[in-house]
Amino acid sequence: MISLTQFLIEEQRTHGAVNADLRLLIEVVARACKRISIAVGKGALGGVLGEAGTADSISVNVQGEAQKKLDVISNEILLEANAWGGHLAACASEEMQDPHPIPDAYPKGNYLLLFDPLDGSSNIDVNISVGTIFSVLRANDDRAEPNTQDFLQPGTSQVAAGYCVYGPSTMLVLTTGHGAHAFTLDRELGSFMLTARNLRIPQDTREFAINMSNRRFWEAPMRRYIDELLAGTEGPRGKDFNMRWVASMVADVHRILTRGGIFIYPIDSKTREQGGKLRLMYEANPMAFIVEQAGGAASTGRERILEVTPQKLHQRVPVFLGSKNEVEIATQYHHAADEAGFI
Ligand code: AFP
Repeated sequence: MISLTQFLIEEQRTHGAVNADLRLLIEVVARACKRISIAVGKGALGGVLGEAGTADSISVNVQGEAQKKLDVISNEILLEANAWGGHLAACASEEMQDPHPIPDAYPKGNYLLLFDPLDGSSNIDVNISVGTIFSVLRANDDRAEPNTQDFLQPGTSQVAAGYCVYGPSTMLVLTTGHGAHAFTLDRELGSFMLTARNLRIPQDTREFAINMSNRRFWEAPMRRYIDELLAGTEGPRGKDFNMRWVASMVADVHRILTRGGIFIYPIDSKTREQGGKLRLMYEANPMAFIVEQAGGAASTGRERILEVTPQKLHQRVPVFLGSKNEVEIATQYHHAADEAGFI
């Protein structure tokens, strides 16, 4: 069993995909995830549960969502960890309106890091798995101080992406463009150890993940697709399906990477204004990169997620990802409905 560091060095020798700065970046993020795992694991004993801010003024993030204490703590851990190494030009986070510059006291590097520091944070107070999601882009060499525009690169431009899921075990899943690989935190050693190389998502599945309580808000092709799954052996799909919904994207995606499935957060009449629920730059894009590297597919229901041209840093998109054949069926239903002018 090899450590994350040995794996990254071997990736550089084999594919030339992980130069020294990118290796430092990934190791720094992994170390930050270890610290977040410790904070999350303390639960009520660490005084870190509940909302951030004061009793009469709960702090709200740029998304207009109430911030949990662990959202703020996780964000700070990632910012501090990435400040001094000289590998980054700037960071961007779900928790911050604008890109965060590297302090002038430290040298700047050639990469941009985007992250959702604690995804699924509404689950923290009920002790359900949460996670950290990150995406790495190349910085614009011509600009000393990156601006928001420098971050607005399509998902195909990512040089690395990963997530850490804080579950019964803490696991890091990573891609640098040559497969998706899983590492499990050995808490005695304090190291992430490679426990699954080249994850593969089965092309077919009998398991779907969606928040069914939103059904009445969905578009027609979404209702058609899900109703056919629910009809099971008596319906056009001719087989029964099972459902899971953790409401932590990291946990749902990790299950799909492990045993297949389709994860869906569609656009609906509630989220049409914002373009969907999940964020493109630091949720959909990194997860889409990982899923495609594991042989799955990732679509907005109408186009490949990785080819969406970002317009805003906190842009939202609909997400269909996982077992390739199911993503293709759901996407085809949306195309057919669009062509018929029937939504
Ligand atoms: P929070 O971080 O606010 O808990 O949102 C988590 C999330 O962005 C994603 O991880 C889940 O899949 C999705 O939202 C759950 O959304 P619903 O609460 O609407 O089911």
